[in-house]
Amino acid sequence: MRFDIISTFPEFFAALDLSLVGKAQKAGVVDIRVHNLRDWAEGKHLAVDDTPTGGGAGMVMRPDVWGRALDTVLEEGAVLAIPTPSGKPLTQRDLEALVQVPQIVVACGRYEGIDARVAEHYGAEGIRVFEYSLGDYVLNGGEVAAVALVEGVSRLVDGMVGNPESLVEESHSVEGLLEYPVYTQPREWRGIETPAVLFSGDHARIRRWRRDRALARTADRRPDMINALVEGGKILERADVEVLTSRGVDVRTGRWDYSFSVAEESDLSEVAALAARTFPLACPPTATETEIREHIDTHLTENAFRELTRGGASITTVRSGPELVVVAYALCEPNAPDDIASLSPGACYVSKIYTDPEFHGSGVSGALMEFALADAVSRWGSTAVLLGTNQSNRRAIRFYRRHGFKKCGRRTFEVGKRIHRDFVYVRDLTVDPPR
Ligand code: 5OB
Repeated sequence: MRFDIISTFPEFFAALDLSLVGKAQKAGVVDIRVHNLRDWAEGKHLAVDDTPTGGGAGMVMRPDVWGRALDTVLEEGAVLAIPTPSGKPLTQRDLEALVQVPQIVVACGRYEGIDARVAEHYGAEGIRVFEYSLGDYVLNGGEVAAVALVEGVSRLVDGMVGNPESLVEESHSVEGLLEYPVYTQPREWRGIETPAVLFSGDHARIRRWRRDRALARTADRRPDMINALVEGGKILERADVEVLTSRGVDVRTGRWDYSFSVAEESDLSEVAALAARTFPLACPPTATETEIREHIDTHLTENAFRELTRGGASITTVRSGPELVVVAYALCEPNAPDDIASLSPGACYVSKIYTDPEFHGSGVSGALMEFALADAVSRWGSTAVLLGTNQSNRRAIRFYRRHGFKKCGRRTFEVGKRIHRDFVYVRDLTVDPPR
């Protein structure tokens, strides 16, 4: 691979004699030649720039000087790369295309840029012209952007990177996600522990954990990349959906549409409204309308929820949509009821987790579960959590198992004359979540 860099500051490129690119130059893997634009300047002052035609601030680089320089340097098959803040943002895909060409000539402008006829002329001559930017901020000239391009392309040249595997796993490769966070020794540094899962030796869990961290980072920092994933149908796994949901993303639309919070008194009327809406749908078909109404009017009122929170319970909610409607809630208590508490002494208790049916399968329930349990751990220092679920509710059972719950007992309770049979599930909260 041959690079020719033309600049009024050729000394700037001493940086390319260092590190891996320097090594690659010495090994003959890349051939980097730096030229001083002033060598092609003419006249008493060797001027390379002049005032902008039509007025305006700053100086513009003259096309005649650039023409003489480029005519000398450009070879068959070359790409003419011109760094400019008005160019196309440079991507890894661009670098992958550029490494295929025999010569890249980088024309570094200073001042306000290069006369537009230079790009137009060489384009019309059949030379591929690539005007690129490093991002939406301003630099004084193209030199930094030239170094970025040369280094980014060089490391893709065959025989460059010692370990070819490191080329596949990095940011901006095919996955479309940012990299997961990385750790090394020491295991604890300034009171911060390396996440325990990384010492588990369980490679499937480590992979899942890393994918979760990569998704969460991408959701927090790069909405554009999340949208590309959604449009490309690249979010396939249920666990992906839950992580993105927990960061507020509605994966069905790619929009930021969810917010998680601990309910305050002022939220409780909406929580009660959701509870009243969802309760009838969760009732067995044998339940009568009067029974259902009576249950709602006594247990699912704003007052009932207020009593529960005053008694130490914590309610967490998910809001969604332009009206920020409560679409899911979880009710956790610091202690489990007497009949099951002995199954895991000291465990807290998830007494309800309800999601508007419109949001079933959206990842909202799973994300809310993790949010509610994290709240319980920080609020009560809980080391385990118990819950009961109807023995015939297969959907709920699958959901709890996915979230790291293990069956630890049974219980029965009566509603009216009917006996309900529950399985009791427990989850250890001292280890990382299962995913
Ligand atoms: N700012 N990318 C962002 C750039 C830039 C400025 C440049 C060239 C590329 O030259 C002034």
